[in-house]
Amino acid sequence: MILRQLQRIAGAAVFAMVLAPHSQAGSLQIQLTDARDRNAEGIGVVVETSTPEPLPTAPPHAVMDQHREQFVPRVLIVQRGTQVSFPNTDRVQHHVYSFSPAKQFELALYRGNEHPPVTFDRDGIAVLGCNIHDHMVGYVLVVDSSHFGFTDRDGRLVLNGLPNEAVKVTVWHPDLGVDYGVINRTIDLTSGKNTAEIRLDQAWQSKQEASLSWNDY
Ligand SMILES: [Cu+2]
Repeated sequence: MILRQLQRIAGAAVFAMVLAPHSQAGSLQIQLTDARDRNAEGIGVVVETSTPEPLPTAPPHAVMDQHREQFVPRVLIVQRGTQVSFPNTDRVQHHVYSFSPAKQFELALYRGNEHPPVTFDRDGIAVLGCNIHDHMVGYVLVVDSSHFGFTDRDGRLVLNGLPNEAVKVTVWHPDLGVDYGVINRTIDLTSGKNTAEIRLDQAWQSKQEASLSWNDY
């Protein structure tokens, strides 16, 4: 009985392997270090593919909070078409705006969740500010990709569900002081390689942690 079950499972496994298309989803591990060979944490990584992105059934949603007179997170990466909410959890009112070509909008003086989300429908970087607090600066990077994230403490990011092809890896953070697209690599996932080691030519200290200290609120 058990043997027959095992045979069935083994048969199913072989069947699944045969059925797997050539463009089977792959994964990529990005390892980021800085000029001093330290792991670079909190840096945005975007992987672009030539396979068209499947249209999401519903618009993706993201949140950029305002907390202790800071945007949290300070840097957000979203897929084009994403609706971003900007709740204000401070007691003071904020007046959020962007004059960037990627998205121009204004959320007049508010607290809480007064305003509906903003749809980011164009690629590029929207730099956000607050009319009341000049020190508040946030960034929304809008990309034509659903494959992105930020490097962890070990300077690492793993992205799954990638098509089996040559993909373009772009690394960006406003504190790097370079335009989006300047630091990039092409990685051919068909070669069996699924790691990308990228070394920055500058020293890096993650400033993002400071703005993410929710605990001591
Ligand atoms: Cu403000």
